[in-house]
Amino acid sequence: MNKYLHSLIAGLALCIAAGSNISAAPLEITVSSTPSLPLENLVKNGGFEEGMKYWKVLGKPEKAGEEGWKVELSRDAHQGDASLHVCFNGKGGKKTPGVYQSPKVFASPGYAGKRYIISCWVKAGGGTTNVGGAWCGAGGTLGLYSSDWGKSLQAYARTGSTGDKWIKVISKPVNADDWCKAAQISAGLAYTTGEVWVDDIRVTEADVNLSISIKGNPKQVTVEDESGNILLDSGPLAEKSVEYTKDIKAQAGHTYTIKALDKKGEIAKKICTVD
Ligand SMILES: [Ca+2]
Repeated sequence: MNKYLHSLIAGLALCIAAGSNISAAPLEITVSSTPSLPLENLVKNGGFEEGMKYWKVLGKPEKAGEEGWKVELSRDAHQGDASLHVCFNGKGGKKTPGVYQSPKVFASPGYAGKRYIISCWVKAGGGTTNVGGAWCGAGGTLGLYSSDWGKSLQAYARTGSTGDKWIKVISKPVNADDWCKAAQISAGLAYTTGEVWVDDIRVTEADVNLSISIKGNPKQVTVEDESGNILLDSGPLAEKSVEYTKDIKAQAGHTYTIKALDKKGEIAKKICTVD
């Protein structure tokens, strides 16, 4: 055997040894959610892949020209082949051009007493603002109403200009009180001029319980959301712990990263999008 081949084989043997060392006790992360994922989306055709099916245009479409607004489908989508495209030039009187649908599920048993969120993907051009408050800007709104539409609660997933990039906008949770029997989900522009594309509108329960289990002797476990907020830090775990389990309260619309450190300093990761 020549010298070169000999060192190559020695190197390979080292690689195999190192590899088998790492895989000797890999951490195994599993996550289960209650309610289970994906969550029920109360919006029908929230991605506009079926065109305008289930959606109605707000206001009087026949007056769109004179009021300076436009509501149409676009092929510029965050996902799939279609999205909603809304423009408003500010010259007319229409303040909230867009579309809406009125799901009836809140009148059914099992929906009251829980919190809900609305999320959507939004691309808004320059000139779109939301300086007037949460209800202003580009995106979507979830309104919960009493059966006579006299009382209401709102959740807003709205933003100003996104610099012509698609971003995900998530509302704060709103609690569906016992009197919430009707709902309206709307999308488009509110109290701003400009141009917006909206796609993948979701209204789901806001609160989920994530049951995290890590097998293989973890040394430390953390859970953080997409903004780096730490929801859980186990701190150093006892040497003899072979399985780590923990339930955490998470919120719909967000993406959580579970990291587990093993005794050799290797980090196992699992990403869980609650949607
Ligand atoms: Ca779509």
